[in-house]
Amino acid sequence: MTNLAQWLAAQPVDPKLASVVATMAAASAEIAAVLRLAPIAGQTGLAGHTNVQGEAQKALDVISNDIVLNHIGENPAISILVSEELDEAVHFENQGGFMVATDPLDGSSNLDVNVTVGTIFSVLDAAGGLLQKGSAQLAAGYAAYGPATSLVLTFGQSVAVFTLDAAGQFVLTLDQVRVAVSSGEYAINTARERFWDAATKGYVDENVAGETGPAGKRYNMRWVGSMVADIHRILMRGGIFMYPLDSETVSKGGRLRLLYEANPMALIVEAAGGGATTGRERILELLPTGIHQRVPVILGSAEEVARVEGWYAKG
Ligand code: P6P
Repeated sequence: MTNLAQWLAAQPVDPKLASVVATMAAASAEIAAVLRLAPIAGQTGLAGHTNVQGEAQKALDVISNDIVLNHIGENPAISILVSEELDEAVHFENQGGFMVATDPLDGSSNLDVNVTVGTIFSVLDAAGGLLQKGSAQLAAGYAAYGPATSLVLTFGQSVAVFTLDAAGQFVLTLDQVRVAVSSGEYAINTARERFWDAATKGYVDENVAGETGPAGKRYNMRWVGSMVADIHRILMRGGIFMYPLDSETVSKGGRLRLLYEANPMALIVEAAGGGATTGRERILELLPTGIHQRVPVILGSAEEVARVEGWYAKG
């Protein structure tokens, strides 16, 4: 089987860019090892402080961020780190030209119940500054710490999936992954229905009506509460993930963060043939206003994303 180093060496990209992806893969493998034993080490609890998002940090949020920091500090090609867990960007003096934006441990509220969580990352040219459109990303990826540890990578043209083997190496298990164009599965937190806008309500109501309504087919609903888990399912079998702007999140711009959640996932899903929108705009065209900016996120099977955009276009 092809391992990650062999696959990276065969990619038509700057070897230094490939080294940045390898660094995040190594950090993810180390995080996976920590997570596997965390309940025994008593590390699934709270860290006792909150992050810039105002969210209670889990001990593993801090540990995962430290692991990423250590690996990035050892790669001279990386000069900037933006992390969900750090208020400000970290600048590494005398280091190369890439910026990494990451959510070191996404979905950590699921750790106590042993549900899949992940590490999400985006790679950009540091020369472009902290606030670049997602379309400027040079690479993106995520690790999904589930029954197996999957690593999903793109340089923008195609999507590859690696699996962590018993020796701690990532081996290629899927290549040229495509998101199913159509699907009968959607992911949204339906407990938020009372906050939804008309477009979200209209789209979801059509899905609930299934074969008895305009959608003309039965739908199923899945919501893990861990973006990496939901997106990986959509990448593997199609579907749509929705965290739309609603009357409660509108004051913050949305729920999920643009630089290290929406943008990397959008690059991956679009590279696999899916769509990624706020409902009104392509996510990858958004010009960030801050490193922790939040945005609405709707992404997945092209036909489903188009249907949601159609609802937003009704005004
Ligand atoms: P809710 C996890 O906290 C997260 O940022 C994403 O991973 C996940 O999709 C979402 O929030 C879950 O949101 O409303 O279900 O708590």
